[in-house]
Amino acid sequence: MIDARFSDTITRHLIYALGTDPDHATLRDWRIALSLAVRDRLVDRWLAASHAARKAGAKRVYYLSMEFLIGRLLEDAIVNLRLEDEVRAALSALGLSPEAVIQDEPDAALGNGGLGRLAACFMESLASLGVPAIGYGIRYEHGLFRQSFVEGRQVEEPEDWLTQYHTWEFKRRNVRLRLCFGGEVVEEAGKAVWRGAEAVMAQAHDTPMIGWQGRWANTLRLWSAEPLHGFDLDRFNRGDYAAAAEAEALARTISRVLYPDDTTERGKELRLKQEYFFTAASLQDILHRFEDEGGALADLPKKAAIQLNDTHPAIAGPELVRLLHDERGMPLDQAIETARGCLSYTNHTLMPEALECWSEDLMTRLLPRHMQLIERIDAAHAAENPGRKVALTAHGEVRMGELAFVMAHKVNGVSALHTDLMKQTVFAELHRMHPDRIVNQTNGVTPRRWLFSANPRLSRLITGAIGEGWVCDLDQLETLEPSLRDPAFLDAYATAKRANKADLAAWLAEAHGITVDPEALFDVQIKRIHEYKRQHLNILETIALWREIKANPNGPWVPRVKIFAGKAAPGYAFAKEIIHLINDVATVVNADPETNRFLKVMFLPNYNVSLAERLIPAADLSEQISTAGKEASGTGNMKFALNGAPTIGTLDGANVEIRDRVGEENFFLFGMTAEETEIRRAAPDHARQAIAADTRLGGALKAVSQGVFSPRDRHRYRGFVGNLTGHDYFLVCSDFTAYWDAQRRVDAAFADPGVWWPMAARNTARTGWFSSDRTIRGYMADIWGAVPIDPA
Ligand code: B1H
Repeated sequence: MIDARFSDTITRHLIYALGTDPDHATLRDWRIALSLAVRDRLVDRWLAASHAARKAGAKRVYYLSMEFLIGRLLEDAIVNLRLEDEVRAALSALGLSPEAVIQDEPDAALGNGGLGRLAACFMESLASLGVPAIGYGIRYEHGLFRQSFVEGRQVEEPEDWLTQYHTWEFKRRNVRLRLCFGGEVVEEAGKAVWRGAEAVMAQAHDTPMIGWQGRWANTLRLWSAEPLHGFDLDRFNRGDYAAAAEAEALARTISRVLYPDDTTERGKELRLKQEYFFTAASLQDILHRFEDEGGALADLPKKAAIQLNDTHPAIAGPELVRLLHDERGMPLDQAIETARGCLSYTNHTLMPEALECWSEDLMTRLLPRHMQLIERIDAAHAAENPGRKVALTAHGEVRMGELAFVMAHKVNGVSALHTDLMKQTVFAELHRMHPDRIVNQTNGVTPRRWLFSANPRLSRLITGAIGEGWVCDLDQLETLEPSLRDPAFLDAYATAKRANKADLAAWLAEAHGITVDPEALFDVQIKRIHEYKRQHLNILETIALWREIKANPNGPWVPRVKIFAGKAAPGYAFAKEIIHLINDVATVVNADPETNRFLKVMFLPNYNVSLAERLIPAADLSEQISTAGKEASGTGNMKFALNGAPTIGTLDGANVEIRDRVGEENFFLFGMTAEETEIRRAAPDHARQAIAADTRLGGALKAVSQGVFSPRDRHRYRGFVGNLTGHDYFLVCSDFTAYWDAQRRVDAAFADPGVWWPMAARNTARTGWFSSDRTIRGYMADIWGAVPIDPA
């Protein structure tokens, strides 16, 4: 039903909420007015859902995460409320372009990469499935930094999404919780009492998370840090202006900025403060809700499933024990048991540098009572498991993975391979003690955003073939199987992909001044820059290919566009060097008249969710080339496959499961297995041997080290090449030849439309299992014991 007056509603918001005259309104004004008009349509449903959950006394899922990488919200809300036609009609009545309005919204970039985006997909699926849930995190004033390039080098600038009116959030002035840091633990009447030295307030901000067709909505509650008391008027009056504002600045620092470190090293005091800040606020909030709804404390696990997204909120274990034992008088053993009944923990990486450890000194200084409780938890665990050696502390550090494991009733990995490796490596001893605790829940992605909304052409084709049921039941994509043998369907499939590529090519020309041939193979690697993800393997293959084309410019080359995007952690020098090299190679290769019909290279700046939504539907080939055993799961791999871009990849993370489902003939596999990498790494001189055995690799490395891509600074990549010819921990050299060969298999397949399009379409038809709805159902059944409720 089209409400002819939706445009009036938008105009009313423009005038009465923004105080702007339609004749003078900017695109931004209109976008905000539209957001408010759309918001009006979801608030009733949102309040009704929270009322229904309360009335039913439902078990709530609480998802604690340092990161929620949600991206734009307007389009999500329009799509899930099925307002597309209404909005389009209203905007065209107002003379506005829907695309321009939607793209005006800044991304909420409150995350680094996969871990944060997974949390966002989970929130969407929880709402679409009707599971009462609250996501808890931090309302960072500055999300992930904005990336640009200056002479090919990454430059970071602060991101400041909150300088604009954030239409989707509601500040809850009545939800302000007090938290402490530091101080000491004293004994009073035989009980430990923590007297904190420093206090801050956690202020709640709620954002509705609306599910498919608007049937259910949950809340994302983000905390900002505020001072206990406002401004110090006394000091101000005494003329001490800076000091008057000091307490405020200190408190606000806690929620100021997202740490941009992804899976790289951290360990900063402020980070621990952030972790405790949002975890403690969330647990207080959870207990308040529980106590409000009535019930014996021992029944908490029946009402609250608290998921820890990695170890970042792992302090939840001791904090919940403290709240139950110290503050509510539950005996310690029972408090530990009760906390464990609520808590579960997801591990997202086995990379040693990302396994959080906090120094006992820092912990004792910031959280003295928690340090004591960790020791008590450790002792209780040791007593229950005599003869087994697992310590929560070692070498003066608290090991957060072990702490999270011991305090959780379930621990999960994020792909089958990753879960197996968890059992064999970092948690081997704990797994022997608790053989039923580790479970697998392979990641997933929400089909609403990553297919239905991002790829309307393909969505229309699918819906035309099998109806619209797939959007909330992605397994239905399997019923496309007969269409895969229908030439008309395959034609339409290819047409949709070509149109997406033409759109991307037009945008690349307009936004970045780069022209590409839309008929070329679009080969895309988009993700954080990390050695284990091996963007440098990709660029070395690119260099080798360029050299080969130059040597034989009239060969039967299959035109390719190599597209890279991704940010490097600001302190990760090697990752930044990879970016620099790719940009340098792009400069030389794109300017080469001999080759540029066949090969273009580009590194798009400031990768974010919105850019991913633009690139993935237009990709032909998905690069998932991590060193086997290092990528816990990946979720980009799933989005590409769903959108009909076959994978070139290693047997790593969820690639393994994608290949199992699409079929080995529809996946370009290469490289060593996780087991083989361990053996290879032990071989002395493995890199040099690999280089000696492959002249293409040797030639590419030589070109880099001789300054072919850095003619004014010939030694720029000496260190880079030295790293690869030296220890090459991530085995770039040893996997190069296999990667090269796989790329040539890609060329051959792409050159034959009769091979390529069925392969692409099979990737779509066979990857419905990677819906985050499936993942969430798995968590509900195996971890949370939560069920959807009927909103009526
Ligand atoms: C993943 C992280 C991560 N694993 C520390 N670990 C961070 C660790 O800022 N930090 O401190 C931030 C992020 N992120 C990713 O999680 C994995 O690498 C992917 O393979 C996986 O798909 C994703 C979701 O499970």
